[in-house]
Formats: sequence, structure tokens, C-alpha cells
Amino acid sequence: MPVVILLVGPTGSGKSTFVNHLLSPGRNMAKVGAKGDEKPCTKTCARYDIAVDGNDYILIDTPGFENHQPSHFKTLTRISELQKNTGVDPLTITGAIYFHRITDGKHSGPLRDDLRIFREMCGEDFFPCVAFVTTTWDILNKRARESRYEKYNDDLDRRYLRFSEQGPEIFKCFNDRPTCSAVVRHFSKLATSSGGKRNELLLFKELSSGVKVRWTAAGKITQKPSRGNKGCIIL
Ligand SMILES: Nc1nc2c(ncn2[C@@H]2O[C@H](COP(=O)(O)OP(=O)(O)OP(=O)(O)O)[C@@H](O)[C@H]2O)c(=O)[nH]1
Ligand SMILES: [Mg+2]
Repeated sequence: MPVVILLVGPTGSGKSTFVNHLLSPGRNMAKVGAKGDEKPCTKTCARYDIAVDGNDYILIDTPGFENHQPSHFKTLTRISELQKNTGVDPLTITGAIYFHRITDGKHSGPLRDDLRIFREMCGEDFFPCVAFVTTTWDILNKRARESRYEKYNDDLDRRYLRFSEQGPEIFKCFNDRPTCSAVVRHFSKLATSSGGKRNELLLFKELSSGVKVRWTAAGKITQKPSRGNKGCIIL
């Protein structure tokens, strides 16, 4: 059984680039956006069947969250339709990744909203199956790398740890195949250690029981005005 991994995150955070690092030579590459693009380059969910170290994976690339709140519902709707575009039953998803460009610093403003939507899409039961992938490490110098990692870790601690005692798994990707392969290997181990028992993302459990996208836990967040940069940092 392939390990199915859902890739979620803001536009330009490197989801499609991650896929391309893992595709075998000669395969059709995922379309990648130009640097600084604010519109999602990936328009609908797309499926990529890959093999790493002899293990099979299905990566589901999704359109990114744009840098303004009104787009969030659109992106969530696209994700909720993933079965139509990929043929993958969303209840078979093994794990989910949230991507973040480390060069963007902390989760503030719209990025914070994206993270809240992601958290509600997953639901508490799915949290052990979530990982965070930080990208663009290759363009930071050594000093910046150390301080960015600490800040990011602290930020996630505050926003996320209450769901997970041991803390979320955070990976650093350097725009190369080895650091991307380490991420998928993590999910393969996770699948093996769970002995086939699978948690399901809350969003798809809700949808399969007839809840409309906008009334799912994640959907409700997309209906509220963004909290912006000010105010309490606790989600
Ligand atoms: N230097 C560097 N550039 C990266 C990295 N990841 C992505 N990029 C660049 O960032 C831009 C956007 O990357 P994409 O992979 O298209 O981002 P995405 O998350 O798929 O974006 P959407 O499809 O719009 O949601 C491209 O120009 C990539 O080359 C990275 O780790 N390092
Ligand atoms: Mg993309």
C-alpha cells in the first residue's frame, strides 16, 4: 500500500518544488511558480506517484493559500475536491505536511490564518500524522539559519503544541532531493509503526458525513474575518 501524503501551505511555499525533487528523471514535473508570485501556480489538486528507497508514495499537491483571507475558502474547497482530481480516497491519507518558507519568518497575519485552517482540517486525532516542512534554507547564511530555526520552533510551540505532547515534527529542506526524501521516509516509518491503523483528517470525515465545506471546522474559519497581525498570538 502506498503511503499517501497531502501537501498544504501558502502559495510559493515550495509544495510543487518538493514534489519535483522526488520525481524520477524523465517524469512530467509539477509546474512551479515564479519567485514572488502571489497567485497560486497549482490550480487544482494533483497526484504524483513516486518511489523513494523502494517504498511507494502518493503525493497530493494542492493549490496554495493566497496572501489574503478571501481566497482561503476557495483553496479549502479545492482541497476538499481532491478525490475528483486525483482519484485518491481522502480517508486513505497517511499524513499531511504544512509548508512554510523559512525566509518569511514567523506565522503572522494571513500565514497565521492558513495555519489555523490547516489545524482544523486535520483535527486533533490526526495530529501525530502531521509534519512541518520549512523551505528556502538554501538561501540563508549560517547565522540566519540558526536564529530562524529557533524562532520558528518557538512560534510553532505556542500555536501548535497544545495538540501534541511531543511537539510536531519539523523538517528543513534545502531545495534538494536528500532533504526532501528524509520527509517522506518519516511518513513511511509512521505508517509502519501504526501497523496499518489509520487516523483520518477531520475535514474529510466531516465531508463524508454530509457536512458542507463552509460548515466544517476549517470552513468556519474561512468565513471569519482575518485576525491580521495584531492581537493575541494564541490561536
Ligand atoms: N531557493 C529556493 N527556492 C524555492 C524553494 N522552494 C521553492 N522555491 C521557489 O519558490 C517558487 C515557488 O515554488 P512552488 O513550488 O511553485 O510553490 P508552491 O507551494 O507549489 O506554490 P503554489 O502552487 O502557488 O501553491 C519557485 O520559484 C521555486 O523555485 C527552496 O527551498 N529554495
Ligand atoms: Mg504548486
